[in-house]
Amino acid sequence: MIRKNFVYVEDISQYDGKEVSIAGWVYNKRSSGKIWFLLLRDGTGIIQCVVSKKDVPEEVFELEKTLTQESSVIVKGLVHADHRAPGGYELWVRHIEPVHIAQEYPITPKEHGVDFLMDHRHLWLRSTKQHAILRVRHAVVRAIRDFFDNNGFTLIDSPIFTPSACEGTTTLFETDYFGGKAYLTQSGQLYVEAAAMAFGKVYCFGPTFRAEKSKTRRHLTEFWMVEPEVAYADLDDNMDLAEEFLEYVVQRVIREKEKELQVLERDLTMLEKVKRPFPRITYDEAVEILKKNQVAFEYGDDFGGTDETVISSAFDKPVMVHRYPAEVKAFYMKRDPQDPSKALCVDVLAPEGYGEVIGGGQREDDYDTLLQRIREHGLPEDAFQWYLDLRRYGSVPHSGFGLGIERTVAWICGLKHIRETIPFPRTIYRLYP
Ligand code: NSS
Repeated sequence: MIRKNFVYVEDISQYDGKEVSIAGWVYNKRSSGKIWFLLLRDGTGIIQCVVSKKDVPEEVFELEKTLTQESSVIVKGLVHADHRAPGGYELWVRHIEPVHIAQEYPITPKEHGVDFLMDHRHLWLRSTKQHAILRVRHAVVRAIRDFFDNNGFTLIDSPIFTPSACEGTTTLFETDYFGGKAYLTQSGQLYVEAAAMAFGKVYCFGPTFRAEKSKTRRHLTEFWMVEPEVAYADLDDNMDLAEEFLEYVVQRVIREKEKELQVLERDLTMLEKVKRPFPRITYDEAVEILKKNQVAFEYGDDFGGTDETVISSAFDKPVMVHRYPAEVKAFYMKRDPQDPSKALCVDVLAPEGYGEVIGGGQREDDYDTLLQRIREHGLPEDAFQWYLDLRRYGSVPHSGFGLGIERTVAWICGLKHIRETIPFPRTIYRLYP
């Protein structure tokens, strides 16, 4: 038991007919003459508390006037099953002990703009919708960890301070490092590649940083990414893994978080279809889809948000797009021996317009080729010597990918924008609260 004096709303069914104390906050109140109702929230749920003039001392009944929204209170009462009550139980109040009377709470049931709510993100987390989203996020994280842990992957934490870029130099966050320069990590990939040579199959999971200068609904400057990496795995193995992994995460979360997804009014029909096999198409085939839909697109470019939406709309499951032009992809990608202008990479695009949730591929494993790419991309050779070592000492084909947590949560929750999928979002315009 976590606390000896209080029970949690989520456990209330175990206490039917018993007297309990619940410690929480005033979510809402309403009155009807000789009784008033207090909606009490304790973080695990909301319970309706019935305060009747005949059951409580005068001063407790009068608290209706002083208990403001979000005041903290300890409520003692009798648990009573009632199918009409939200959650199936209510509390017949015997006593209320105010802990703190809240000042006028800025977030009222009326509509507020997103900027206002984001400025009050520290309070906004208490709202039912935000609460549901972050519980889904937790379930996503747990499902991800279980998938890899249950499949024999070793967790390898990659560093946050790094000496070099992984995903292009334009989105690097630079910081002073004792008079020298360091960059916040854009991806743990290079480090899990090293670890894959030591442990066979590994993953890292942590925050990653990109100085994204454009304002979009899919980009944060700080986001969480899980990155598996497997030695002796090729692009096809990588796609098999991505597919099995994504099916597991989505199916488990929609099963576990049914209540939360109901709060979010998420239609689960499309999510239920996220089952293997996913369609696999080449970049060239994806371009054909754009053409058929009269989208203006220059062959050879990377896909933008709108292009991804059009491509993914052609399917009712996530679609795996592989073999992009190597030119638009990162330096570490292995080229396709059948067509060296293409990279052995894959992006997984979520349906319903959610776009890319996974990016990955097979890595260049040849020393000379990799060194040449590092030079072509104008990257500092010194900083990559350790990475080149992996191609000096027992180099093998290997592959991996990265899944962005926030985009996955936005997709599962059915949110247009990813800013609500992380407790405290960071974007080009937001570093507060
Ligand atoms: O740039 S990625 O496509 N790929 C990598 O970082 C590889 N180094 C991963 C790997 O192979 N180990 O990013 C991977 C995913 C992408 O599909 C998105 O889901 C997410 O990371 N991502 C982002 N989410 C939120 N905000 C931003 N700015 C962002 N950038 C990528």
